[in-house]
Amino acid sequence: MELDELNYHFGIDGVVEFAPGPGGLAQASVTAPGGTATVLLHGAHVTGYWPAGHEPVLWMSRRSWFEPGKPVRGGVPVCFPWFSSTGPAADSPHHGFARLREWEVESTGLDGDLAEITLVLLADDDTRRYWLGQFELRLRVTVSETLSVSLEAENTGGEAFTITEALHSYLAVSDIRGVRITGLAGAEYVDTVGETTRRRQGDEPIRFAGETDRAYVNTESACVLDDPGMGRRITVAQSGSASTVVWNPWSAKAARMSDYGDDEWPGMVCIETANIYDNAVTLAPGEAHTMEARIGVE
Ligand code: TA6
Repeated sequence: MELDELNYHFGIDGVVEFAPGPGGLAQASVTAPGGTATVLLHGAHVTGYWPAGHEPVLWMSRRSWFEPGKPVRGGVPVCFPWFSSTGPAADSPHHGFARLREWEVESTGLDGDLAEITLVLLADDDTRRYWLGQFELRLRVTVSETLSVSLEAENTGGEAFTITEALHSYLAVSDIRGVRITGLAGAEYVDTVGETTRRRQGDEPIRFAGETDRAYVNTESACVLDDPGMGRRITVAQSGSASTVVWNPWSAKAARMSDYGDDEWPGMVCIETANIYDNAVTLAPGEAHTMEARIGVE
C-alpha cells in the first residue's frame, strides 16, 4: 500500500502518520503524550522510541542497512520463527525471516493517552520456502508512558509447530563499560562466547568488560539497565517470555560486522525478550501465543 493510502486508511492526525523512513522505507510515527515510536513496515521493525523528556532509548547503527530483504541493525528486530542459526536448513536466514519481510498494517488507534499500531505477516509461498508452518503473526506497538511491543503468533494450520522467538531490543547507553543490569540473579544462562557453556548468574549485577552473549533461560523477571552516564534507568519488563538475552559484541566482533560501525560497540546493549533454548514454544493447531516487551525509562 502506498504512503497516501496508508495515511488515508490508517493515519490519525498528530498520532499516527506514515512517511518515508530511512532508506525510503515506509515508516509509521506513533505519538502519544508519553512519547513517540517509529515503526517500519519492513520487518515490523521498531526503529526508534523517544519517551517525552528523555533521550532516545533505542540504539541504531549508523551503518545499518535499510533495504528489502536485509535486517536492520538496531531498534527492535523481530526474530521469528527461529532464533539465531537454529533454522531448518543450512541457508536459513539468521534469526528467521520475519524481520526480512514487508508486513501489512492491520489497524491503528488512540485510546486516551495510548496510541498503537498493529502490523501483520501471514504465511505465504515465500515463508514456506523456509518453513512450512501455517501462521498469522501480529506485532502490536503501543506508546503510552512506556513502549510496549507484543508479538502474537497463531497456528492457523492443521499441524502443531515449535518456534523460538525474540524481540531483540537494542538499547542506547552512555558507555557499556559503565552500566550494569539487574534482575537476572540466580538465573541459568547459555554463554555462547567461545565454547558454548551453561552457567548460573550470581547475585551481583551484570557488568561488561568484553564480548557478552548470554541467553538466560527459565526467567520471567524484568531487567533494569542502570546507566549512571546518562543518569537514567531503563526497565525491560516482559510477559509471555521465559528467556532473556544480554548481548554486546565488543570491539573485535563489531569490526567483523559490515552493518555495524567499528567504534559503535560502547554505545549499546541488547536486552532481548525471548523464548529460546529450553523455552521454545509449541503451538497446537488453532493455538496462539503472545510475547510482550515493555520498555520504560526513569
Ligand atoms: O542475540 C544475540 C545474537 O544472537 C548474537 O549472537 C548476534 O548474532 C546478534 O544476535 C545479532 O544477530 P544478527 O543476525 O542481527 O547479526
